[in-house]
Amino acid sequence: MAFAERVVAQALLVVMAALLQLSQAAVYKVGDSAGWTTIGNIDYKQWAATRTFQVGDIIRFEYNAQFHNVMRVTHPMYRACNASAPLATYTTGNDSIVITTKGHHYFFCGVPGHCQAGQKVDINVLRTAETAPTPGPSGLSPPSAPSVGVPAPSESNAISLKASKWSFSKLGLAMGAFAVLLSGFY
Ligand SMILES: *[C@@H]1O[C@H](CO)[C@@H](O)[C@H](O)[C@H]1NC(C)=O
Ligand SMILES: *[C@@H]1O[C@H](CO)[C@@H](O)[C@H](O)[C@H]1NC(C)=O
Ligand SMILES: [Cu+2]
Repeated sequence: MAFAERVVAQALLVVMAALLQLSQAAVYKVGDSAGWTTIGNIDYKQWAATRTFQVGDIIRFEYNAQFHNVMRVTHPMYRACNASAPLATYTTGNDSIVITTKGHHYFFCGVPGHCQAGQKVDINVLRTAETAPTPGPSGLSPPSAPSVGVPAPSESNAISLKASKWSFSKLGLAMGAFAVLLSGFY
């Protein structure tokens, strides 16, 4: 391989690796610096509304486990703050939940009074036009949000990583640019 070709090939690899990173999962800490709490009347609805969640993203609940917990519940239970039969309960104080399906994922704190006080959040992964909707009864998210204890992707990537849909067109653009560059070598 000629030197110039090798340089171009290596540069292409770097660009492709960078683009692949774009489709990596994001980590969202619920409530940001405030975390998961009843103090300060955090508007978790507003918090969720200003984010675009995707399948593969990680939702992290950080809280004092002496005072709070996390329950994943159905839509009716969410609306009623009914903690009698949660789909899943998390109690470590630092729970990372991988979102594996599209649609709504309802969580609240199961400590009496806390959900009513607003400690509840609806993580909604939009069903985009290009992917088929997940089958299942409406208003009930499929039971598939396992907790993970492994180190997660860094939070700083959360915003920039939302561009996965562009990856392929960007990849095409980048390759086109390199083809132009490449032609300059000969
Ligand atoms: C709470 O949910 C359980 C299980 O779905 C149900 O049996 C019960 O009636 C509900 N309680 C209230 C107060 O809605
Ligand atoms: C929670 O866990 C994540 C890793 O999953 C870690 O980066 C973070 O520092 C932990 N937070 C606290 C408050 O322990
Ligand atoms: Cu609580």
